[in-house]
Amino acid sequence: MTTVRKSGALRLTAWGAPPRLVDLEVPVPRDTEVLIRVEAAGICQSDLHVLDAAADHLPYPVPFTLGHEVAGHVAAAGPAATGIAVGERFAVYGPWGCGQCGRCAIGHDNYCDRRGSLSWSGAGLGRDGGMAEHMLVPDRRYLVPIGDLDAAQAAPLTDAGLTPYHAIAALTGKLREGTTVAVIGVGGLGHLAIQILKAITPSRVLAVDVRDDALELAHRSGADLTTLTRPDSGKVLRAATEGTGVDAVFDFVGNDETLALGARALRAGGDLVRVGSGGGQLTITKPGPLPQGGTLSLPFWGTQPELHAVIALARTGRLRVETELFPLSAAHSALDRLRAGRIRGRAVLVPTGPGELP
Ligand code: FEH
Ligand code: ZN
Ligand code: ZN
Repeated sequence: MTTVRKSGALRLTAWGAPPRLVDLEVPVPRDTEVLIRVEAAGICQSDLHVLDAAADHLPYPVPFTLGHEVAGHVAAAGPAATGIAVGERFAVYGPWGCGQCGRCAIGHDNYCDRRGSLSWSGAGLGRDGGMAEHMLVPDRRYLVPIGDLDAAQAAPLTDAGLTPYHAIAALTGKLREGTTVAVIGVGGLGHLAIQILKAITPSRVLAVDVRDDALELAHRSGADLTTLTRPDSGKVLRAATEGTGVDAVFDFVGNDETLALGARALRAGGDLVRVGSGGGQLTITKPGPLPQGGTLSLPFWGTQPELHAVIALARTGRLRVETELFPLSAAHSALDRLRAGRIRGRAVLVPTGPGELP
């Protein structure tokens, strides 16, 4: 009698319904696919946006397994998956594109030319992801070696690390000695943004958040100044730069208040970088909220080469992800705590094995 091996997975089975922990057959990798035994999967605010989406809001076909921040080791590989060995440990690059366009050809899948017509945004976003014991990755090119890096550190770096790294890398030419940067929102992405800024730029970093414990995390992450969000926060940030304003603002919240604060705090020629999708609006007029020469950018996730750079930075010990670990079976409580704003740093699921299913 053949024993069918089972594998737990957290799946969105219907729009607007809570995700379900189900038992699936372990997938079999074909062609260039690689089967990963998941060691860790981060939980992102975007997962909440997916779970809260109305049926016709996203092009994703349900059901699918959630999880776009994944690390683990190779369990098996398809016949055309070359240069890979069982047991090798990897972080998974998540924003899978079409795989054929000019952007995907150079590993910039996050800006795939066909993204608007795809029925997915990436792993765990319309395609089966890694909030599971196993995950199929379409191709070896989406895997970044992590050596002996702890998977619960590596997994969040594939999004909470890669996204700020991508946003910061676009400005490194401007963030020279003597510049000052504000980071608004010190959560999963913000605390790593502070560490990345301190690691790859000479800028002073000012951190802003509504929570005292987040400012404590900002301080531990290397922020040079921390301040609670208040009506006069723009003045505080301007005062911290002798009145000139900050050279760049990275807004990891993205609500009306933080966008307006970011615009107010900017120096002439400064850059407002909106990363958070907090539903905020900023009407750009001229003259208007942005200073003369000011720019607004909307970076999305990051590139494959940048994920290699983030993992390399982490392996030198210069990035430390603040995490709260949960077994896969506690995924619902982890999601509830994220929704209630009661996760410090990043919530990470650790799928330990079949025994943990309820
Ligand atoms: C993923 C999919 C769609 C929107 C935003 C995201 C982010 O979590 C990726 O960093
Ligand atoms: Zn995400
Ligand atoms: Zn593409």
